[in-house]
Amino acid sequence: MATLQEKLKEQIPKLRDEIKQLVTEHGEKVISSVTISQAYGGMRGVKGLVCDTSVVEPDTGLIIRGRPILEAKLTEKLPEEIFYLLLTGELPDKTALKSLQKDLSDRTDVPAYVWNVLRAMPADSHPMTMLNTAILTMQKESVFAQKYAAGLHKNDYWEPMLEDALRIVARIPVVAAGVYRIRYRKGDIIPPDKKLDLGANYAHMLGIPDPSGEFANLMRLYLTLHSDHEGGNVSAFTCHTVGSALSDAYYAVSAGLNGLAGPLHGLANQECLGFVLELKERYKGVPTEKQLEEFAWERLNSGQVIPGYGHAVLRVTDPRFTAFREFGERVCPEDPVFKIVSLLFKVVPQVLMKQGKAKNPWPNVDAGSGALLFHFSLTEFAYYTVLFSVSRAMGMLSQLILNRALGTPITRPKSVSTEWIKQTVNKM
Ligand code: CMX
Repeated sequence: MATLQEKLKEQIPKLRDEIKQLVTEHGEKVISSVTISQAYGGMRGVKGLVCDTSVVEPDTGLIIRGRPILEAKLTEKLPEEIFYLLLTGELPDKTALKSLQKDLSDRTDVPAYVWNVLRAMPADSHPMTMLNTAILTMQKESVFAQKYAAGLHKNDYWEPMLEDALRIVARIPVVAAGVYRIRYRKGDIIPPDKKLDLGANYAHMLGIPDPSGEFANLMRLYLTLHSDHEGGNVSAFTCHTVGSALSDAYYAVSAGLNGLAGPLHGLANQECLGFVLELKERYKGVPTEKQLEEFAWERLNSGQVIPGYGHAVLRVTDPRFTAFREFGERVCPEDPVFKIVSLLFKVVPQVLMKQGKAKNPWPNVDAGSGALLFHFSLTEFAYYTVLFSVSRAMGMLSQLILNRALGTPITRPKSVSTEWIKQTVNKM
């Protein structure tokens, strides 16, 4: 089977022709309209963006290249297989996987200046700030930026973009593990082991004791499940917009990850575990369902959201939550933190339905992941969004490469003023 580079070289010209033909033949057909509520409401539901790496259907959740993650057993694949799938629509065979793994292990060297910058940052910096600073610091390495400055044909943009992407995918677990060890004073940075796959290597570099090998399994699952969630979520859309100005992958990914650091997006996993630990502390162990219900109402009545529940697109239990829950049932069913997560799943949807505000009362991916990390003694929950970032970088980078290959133009939707809306309404 073809390597990732060969496969893309073969697919991209066909993809360009296909889209050119679609736009020529059907370019004026309407696929969406916008209401005033949507214009004021975060453009929810407006179809104004194309993303081919994955789709999120309200009733099924994440589908990567036509494969629903649970039914297609993507949860049993390696994260690097998912990266190949996101980019090409196909899972790699053994030869293609080996070639991609070699491409990645050849690119894990993190420049020394990155460690100097990270060590110079304030000791109480948020791990996400450290990760994003490290990515931006490496911007000077961008092959795309160098080739663009030297004069690069539009049709060739995707190739240096792919090179930058491979470097970022290879280095981000190394940097992320380094952030963990520096920020939480865990001792020396552990260098990558070139023999290990992406997930196992990340587990190894974090330095969490893993006699059973289940922590490495969790890292593989974690990196697979968070890799992509179509194009309109805050991180992907931000990365897309920044990249559309032909900013290189370092600028674009770092920008996307700054969006991931928001509590309504990726930071929810940190908030979620905080919420669960608060419960454990208050009730001195696993609370009863009645106590959980009280606590949930207390939180809602004080004007706060219940982290890990609700979603802008999903209207069912997130299959990624289901995958984590199944992992927990297998590995740590008696862990009190995991037990609270399971109990919350019983209680919170009923409370949210009763309150009647959230359009989706079901858990999202962030509701379950933290409990599993906590079980393996990764207890520094401010770090959890960094794990999410290592994974999401693969999706954002896949989208960026495809957009450069297709020559997607600069993003520039039209904004209108409230005055314009008032005048327009009056004329209707
Ligand atoms: N707890 C309490 N209230 C909630 C809620 C929750 N978990 N989810 C939604 N609501 C509320 C909203 O705050 C909103 O209230 P107001 O009308 O007072 O503003 C109302 O229900 C309607 O919101 P919605 O249309 O159902 O949800 P949105 O599309 O606006 O927002 C999301 C989606 C995820 C931001 C929201 O559900 C939320 O804040 N959830 C908790 C945070 C979280 O888990 N985020 C992680 C999402 C996954 C990810 O990106 O990582």
